Amino acid sequence: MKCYAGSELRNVALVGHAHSGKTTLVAAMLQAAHMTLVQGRVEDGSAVTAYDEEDVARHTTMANAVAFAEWSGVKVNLVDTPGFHMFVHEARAALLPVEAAVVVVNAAAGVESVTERVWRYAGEMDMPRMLVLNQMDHAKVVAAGREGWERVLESMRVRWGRQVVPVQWPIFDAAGFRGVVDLVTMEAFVYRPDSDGVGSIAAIPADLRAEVQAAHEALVELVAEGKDELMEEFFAESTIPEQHLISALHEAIREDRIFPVLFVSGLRNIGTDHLLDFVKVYAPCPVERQPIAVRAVQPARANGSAEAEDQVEMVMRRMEDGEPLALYVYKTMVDPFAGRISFFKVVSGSLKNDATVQSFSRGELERMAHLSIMQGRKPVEVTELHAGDLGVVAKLRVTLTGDTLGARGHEIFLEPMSVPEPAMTYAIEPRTRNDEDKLAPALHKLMEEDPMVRFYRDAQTNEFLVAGAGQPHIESLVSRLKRRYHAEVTLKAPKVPYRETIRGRVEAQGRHKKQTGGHGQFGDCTLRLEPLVRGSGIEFVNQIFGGAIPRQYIPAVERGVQESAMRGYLAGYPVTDFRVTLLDGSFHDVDSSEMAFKMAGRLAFRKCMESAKPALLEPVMRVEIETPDEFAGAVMSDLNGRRGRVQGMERMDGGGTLVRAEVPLAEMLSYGTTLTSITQGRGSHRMEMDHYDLVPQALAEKIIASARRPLEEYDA
Ligand SMILES: Nc1nc2c(ncn2[C@@H]2O[C@H](COP(=O)(O)OP(=O)(O)OP(=O)(O)O)[C@@H](O)[C@H]2O)c(=O)[nH]1
Ligand SMILES: [Mg+2]
Repeated sequence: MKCYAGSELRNVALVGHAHSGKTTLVAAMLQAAHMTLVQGRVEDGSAVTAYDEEDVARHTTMANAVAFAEWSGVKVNLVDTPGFHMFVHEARAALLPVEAAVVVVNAAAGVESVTERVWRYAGEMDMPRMLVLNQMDHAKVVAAGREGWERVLESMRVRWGRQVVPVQWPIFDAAGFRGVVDLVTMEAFVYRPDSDGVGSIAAIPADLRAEVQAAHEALVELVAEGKDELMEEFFAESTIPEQHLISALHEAIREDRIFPVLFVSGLRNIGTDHLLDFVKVYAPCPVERQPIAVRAVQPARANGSAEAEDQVEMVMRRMEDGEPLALYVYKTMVDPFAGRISFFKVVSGSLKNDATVQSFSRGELERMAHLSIMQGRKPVEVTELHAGDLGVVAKLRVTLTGDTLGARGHEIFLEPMSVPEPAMTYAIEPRTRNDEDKLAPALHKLMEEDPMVRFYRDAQTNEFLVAGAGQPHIESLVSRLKRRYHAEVTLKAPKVPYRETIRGRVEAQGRHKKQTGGHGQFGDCTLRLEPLVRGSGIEFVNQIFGGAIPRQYIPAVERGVQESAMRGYLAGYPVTDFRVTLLDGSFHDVDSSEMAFKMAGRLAFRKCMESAKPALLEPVMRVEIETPDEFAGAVMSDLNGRRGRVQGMERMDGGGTLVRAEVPLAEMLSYGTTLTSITQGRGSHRMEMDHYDLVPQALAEKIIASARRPLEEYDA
């Protein structure tokens, strides 16, 4: 395996809407570069970047995958990303280790919701973008002809500006899409569909000459815009010499002044060798990247000490071999057999096989044994990786996604990629005892590779909860648990952590007296209960004067109340937001004990509850929903049906509407699925707990009637 220098590397991520054909296109490019013997297909699981069993089974990419094409002296690293809206955070994470985004658009469908989202993400990172109109062989595209693909082009211009410009012109013949004209070199390439993807040079078809010439001039003019010497050259000669045009276009793409449009068919493998060529010539190589500003001090971790913003010390790094070694881990895969596989980018310096490097993030040493690059699922060992390259290494001990490693004394830290809050939560229950033992370790492994997964125990309901991006995401987790770790589980809607409270002020006495054999038990107290404002919890006030209850027994009374409140009164949910005042009591010299006063406290509390107008409280979430404008009305009327209170709506900068609302959690348990269907998969939401509020009477009665566990009788 050749060792590629930084200038011989191109890193691109293929991003775009689901089913636009990214995975198929990667397979086609690999075939054109003779990296595979036969072109892989998504349908039969042979596509190089679709190796995960879940991806294969569902015919969709759920996590980033990496492959490379050795192409006329350069190595093109290709990151295939998910296009399904639920996993679009993965696509965003894939933009970190690359220098350009290849935005794949299904020519038959046009710009779709995820296309717009990935475009926005790339824009936020000032990332060069190349647009690829894929599926040009599609019957719909062929039937619509020039008018069809130009309409797509126009819709992209409307969204992203006139910098969107074709650098190719598609060629059709009677049988369909056949090739492209390169508008820079003005050469035509034609293809035999379903062959190895390598085109042959041909004459520009006579009927296309005029429009191709016009398109060439439009491109040249746009490239020359703002560059005086090129403009002069253009006006004098009415064109620019090819070499000048190539370097000027390269620069314009690097600086986001031009978003070039190319035409391919991944499935029939037409134009993909030319796409590789284009990436080789026009995508920036890592060394061309401006020096990046990175932190010299580790960002505070969630559990670490807080770090003041003014202490953030930045240093500049160039993506060059001469700089100190730094690696950034952008993905982790956990194989049940091979263990942890860390995908990293060499941010600076060069890395030799078997090197020992310092983990900046965790302060430990890690050994980079069997240094490799990934061809889909297959590691290919290499001796060295240069600045800018993407590599993998297995069996790192402590390193996780987002970490940086490198040369001791030259610590740098990259901004961690944020992960959206999970949109859906389920209660997860192991099927058997055996499954129970496997569940937590297996889920923790899955969490290492998928930052969107959360797994925790709800302190109040005692359920184990698993949260993720949506139902398909959590279902895929469940089948991974089963297949990889042989842990079988069932999912249920999580219990809503209701609470109970009181609405009245009452007083009652609790007297615990028992005469058993020898020692008796005696405790007696009078309590007052009164409501407090929402969120106050339980407040205990001691108003005993003159030793009606000896001092040492008073905490026992409080404990008795606390314990009894925890068990609930109406439906077994903890009672909260009240003040309990210990007013009076009596004791017995011999028979009184802590236990007896605890019992007295419980008794008094339950007596109070009988007349304190107990009520049920439910958690109310603060919800934010992003939706395309046309569905905002439907989203809001659906929220009304969920007892939601819309707090406001606003237009978002990038387009679309943001709806803010407060909605009871009980109404939001499967909201993700509903939102998907209301917005045709284009909406997203996040929510967080806001406050507790009274449950409406009729509903409260139902909840009380169906309280899962029958209330234990008071055990006095
Ligand atoms: N006609 C035609 N069909 C294509 C082409 N490329 C992909 N397809 C089909 O479109 C479907 C989706 O292709 P994928 O390659 O899985 O698309 P993707 O963009 O990776 O999809 P996600 O991973 O879900 O984001 C498959 O059935 C492909 O066979 C193409 O160039 N022409
Ligand atoms: Mg895919």
